[in-house]
Amino acid sequence: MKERMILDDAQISRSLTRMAHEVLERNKGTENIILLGIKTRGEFLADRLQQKIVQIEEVSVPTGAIDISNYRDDKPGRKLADEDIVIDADLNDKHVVLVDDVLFTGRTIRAAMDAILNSVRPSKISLAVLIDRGHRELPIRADYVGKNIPTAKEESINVALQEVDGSNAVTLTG
Ligand code: 3GP
Ligand code: 5GP
Ligand code: MG
Repeated sequence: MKERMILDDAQISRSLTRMAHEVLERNKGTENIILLGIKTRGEFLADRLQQKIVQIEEVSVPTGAIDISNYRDDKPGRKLADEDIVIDADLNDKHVVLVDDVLFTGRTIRAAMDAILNSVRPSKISLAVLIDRGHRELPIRADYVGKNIPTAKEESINVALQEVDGSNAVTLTG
């Protein structure tokens, strides 16, 4: 199986820097912004975006994580538990920026939005992803994208992050 480098360590960092600038530019600063990473790797990408925003703006926006595993559409009837959203901030009337590593069918994002809207009413939800690999099955798009990678369905994108995998790289196999 062939493996192709899509983003190396420095390129991941530059993409996240650009995405942080885009978030700040489009929202005219940090006011009301909350970053919510989708576990597992989205959580660490949200932390990194938070750090980028600190470097640019010297403001630390509230950042947390959401575990949508109880909300997937192949597990109907499961309810979101309190521990599924870990954030020290009230999401009501805030602009929640969901952060994930890979956007594929959009089902994970649908699940995350359901989980959030079940308990709070943000003023806005937007989406930041490191990789958009296409093949949407729902009408969902990302507002901030590190890199668009047109893929075949059977290919796979591998996202390695220092915090989980000990190194930073995005590769394509298949
Ligand atoms: P993540 O939890 O960091 O997002 O889904 C479990 C892990 O497997 C995910 O890590 C994801 O990166 C990886 N993965 C690789 N290919 C796929 C895929 O096609 N679908 C899903 N759901 N996860 C994949
Ligand atoms: P979706 O729900 O959009 O189909 O998939 C999004 C979620 O599944 C992301 O959180 C991501 O972790 C995972 N995922 C889907 N396809 C891939 C892929 O090719 N590579 C990786 N690393 N993760 C994927
Ligand atoms: Mg993910």
